[in-house]
Amino acid sequence: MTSSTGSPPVLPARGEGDHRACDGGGGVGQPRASSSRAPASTTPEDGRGPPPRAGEDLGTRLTAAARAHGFAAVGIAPATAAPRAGQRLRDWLADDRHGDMIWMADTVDRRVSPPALWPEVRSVIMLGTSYAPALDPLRLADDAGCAAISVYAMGGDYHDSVKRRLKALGGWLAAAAPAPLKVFVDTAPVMEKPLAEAAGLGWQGKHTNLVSRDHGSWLFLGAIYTTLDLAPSAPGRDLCGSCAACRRACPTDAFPAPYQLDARRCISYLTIEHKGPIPVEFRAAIGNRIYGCDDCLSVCPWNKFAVAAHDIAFAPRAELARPAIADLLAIDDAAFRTVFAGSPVKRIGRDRFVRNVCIAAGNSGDPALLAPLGVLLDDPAPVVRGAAIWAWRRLGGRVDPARMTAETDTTVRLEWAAPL
Ligand code: B12
Ligand code: SF4
Ligand code: SF4
Repeated sequence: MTSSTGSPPVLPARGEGDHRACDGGGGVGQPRASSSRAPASTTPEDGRGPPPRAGEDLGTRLTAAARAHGFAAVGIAPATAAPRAGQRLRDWLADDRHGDMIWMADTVDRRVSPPALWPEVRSVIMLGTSYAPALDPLRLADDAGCAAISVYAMGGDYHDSVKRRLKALGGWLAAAAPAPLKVFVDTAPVMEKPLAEAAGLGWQGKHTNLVSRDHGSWLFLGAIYTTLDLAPSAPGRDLCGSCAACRRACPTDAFPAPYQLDARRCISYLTIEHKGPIPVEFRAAIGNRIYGCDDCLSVCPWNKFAVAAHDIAFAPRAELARPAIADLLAIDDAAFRTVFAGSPVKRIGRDRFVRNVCIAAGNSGDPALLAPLGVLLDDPAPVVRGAAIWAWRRLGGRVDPARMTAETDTTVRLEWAAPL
């Protein structure tokens, strides 16, 4: 049975200020509320850029246009930059660190370098869009009754807004210097992080994401490939030094070495990319994180220079700021589609989402959640039933021999018998 109620998909908006765990926010290492530095832009995506001024080279005009289009960081790399990245990607895949993201392996030959994807490309323009949060993302970590959604997924889907801005900037460039170009964000076979480092946006930190001196760990990346020969920017320089904060902060020990991530252990992978049951060894460590994870990003000391992004495209939706686990357990397919319309969360679908919420419920220590979990023990989706059984038993619910015998899915049946 599903938990469908036919009722409207209402998630109460819980104010950030109405709970002690949320008070204050913005601790050490978190973005400042305001600053004299250039703020993360809220520029509309209107396709306009600055008019050319006599004596200004294309790179300078491009930088100004990128800022006018809402990008917080811009740099240029030759298409042949980051020569080691391709082999490192191959090594990563050979070690199976991509788990079941088979699309990473399927596209490897095109992903290893820009010319492998598009032989005519001469320069890569890398763009960063700030989504620096106003409050410390870790403030919800001990708030067991609430679920934590990672910062990047609390507002609109960046794929849409960044792609729109890239296209608008691409239009400006095509008018300023006509030449073929292509724009990419996230989903294309492009190694965005090493290219962003090569273009001087920052450096790939020990948590493997790009860190910027100005924007900390909170940049979405995007790329414009062009056949133009543009003057390259100075590449980024590693400023991690002896810091190991991100590695220490990881709840699932996902970094086998500094600068290397085993995605199979990463909560972001486990809650977003992984389709089957979440391996038992990671369930407790996941805590209340139901979509992605920000821990390694949040502790980075370079965040203290970042200005909170007041970008309307990523403004956190009130109902996702600290949703109650009980409300999310009851979400059916129609409600899921409505609540997460326009959100990156939508892509994992209701079943995977409720699977994640069950894990958070099991970690809550709250026996009141046994009632909604009891409904999910009969959910049509095996991945939901399995996670519900784990949570049910963890909160003290009894093993149900009748349900165990009647269970048709072997993996789910084992959840009744497995050690907790
Ligand atoms: C696959 C993927 C994932 C996977 C794997 C992550 C990973 N680290 O590769 C999973 C699902 C786990 C994931 C999670 C997240 N992701 Co992701 N992801 C991607 C994607 C699609 C490809 C990344 C990739 O190529 N990985 C392959 C491996 C080989 O890359 P790598 O880890 O960077 O490997 C490098 C290092 O290991 C290094 N290296 C290896 N050995 C050594 C040795 C030494 C000495 C040194 C110095 C370096 C070094 O070289 C390798 C090549 O550069 C990119 C988008 C894109 N097209 O690039 C987004 C992207 C990286 N993700 C992004 C984000 C925001 C996230 C999350 C923060 C989301 C969240 N809140 O949950 C987390 C962060 C987790 C983390 N710590 O990385 C952003 C990062 C932005 C930024 N500032 O860097 C990107 C760029 C998307 C975007 N367009 O903005 N992601
Ligand atoms: S996103 Fe979370 S689980 Fe993944 S590496 Fe960072 S801290 Fe670890
Ligand atoms: S937390 Fe420290 S080690 Fe990790 S990326 Fe930031 S500066 Fe580098």
